[in-house]
Amino acid sequence: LTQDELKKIAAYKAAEFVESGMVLGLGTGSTAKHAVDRIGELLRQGKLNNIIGIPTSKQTQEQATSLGIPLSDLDSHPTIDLAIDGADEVDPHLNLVKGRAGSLLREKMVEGACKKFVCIVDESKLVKHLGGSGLALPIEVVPFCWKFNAGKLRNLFQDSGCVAKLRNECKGRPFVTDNGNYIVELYLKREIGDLQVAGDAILRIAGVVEHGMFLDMATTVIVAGELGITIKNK
Ligand code: DER
Repeated sequence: LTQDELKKIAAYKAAEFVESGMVLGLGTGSTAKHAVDRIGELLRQGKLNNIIGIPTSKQTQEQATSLGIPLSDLDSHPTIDLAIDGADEVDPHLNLVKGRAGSLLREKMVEGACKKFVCIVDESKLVKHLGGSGLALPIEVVPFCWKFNAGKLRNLFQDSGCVAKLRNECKGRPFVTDNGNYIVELYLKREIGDLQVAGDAILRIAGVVEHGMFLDMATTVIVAGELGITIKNK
């Protein structure tokens, strides 16, 4: 099975958690895309009705609109029944790294307002510890003096031999989030010790908007692997 087929399997499994009448947080990224497609299909087939979607990015908003999923926002629906979204890394405690699709702020706002957050991944996302895989830990920062803040972020993790890079679009222009901010990507050489302490230290830097560690937020993780589906509950 390809990675995308595994993503689709996890996404379709998560769609089974959706009940008519729910207010749904709609995630962002290639795995969440399959879940949004599936929800649109179930609505079209009449197997689901009275769903309101709260999108976690402009990209998901466009996808959901094209599928005819009724949409609203957190201002109108401050409490959400269920969110379905992907992740870049999942540790054994269901802590996540998210944000490599660039929408971590809106995702964290929406998923933080949910009664249940079902995370959907293929098995390649499972890690022992967050941050040790050498892949990016995304941090959303204001564009003003981002280099200054990238330096402060690097210093926070200097013992991990940390590298901080600005995320760029193609042609070297900085990637700009839906909120008009930049993403600084931290590449750590060693896993992060105390995740909560690290997260709090990151947020104390003036000009940092949000980081991509989603700690103690997922209530369920659905993992699709070669040998089948595993459902991990908090
Ligand atoms: O950027 C995000 O938060 C995405 O959900 C990301 O974590 C997972 O993206 P993927 O499903 O394309 O791997």
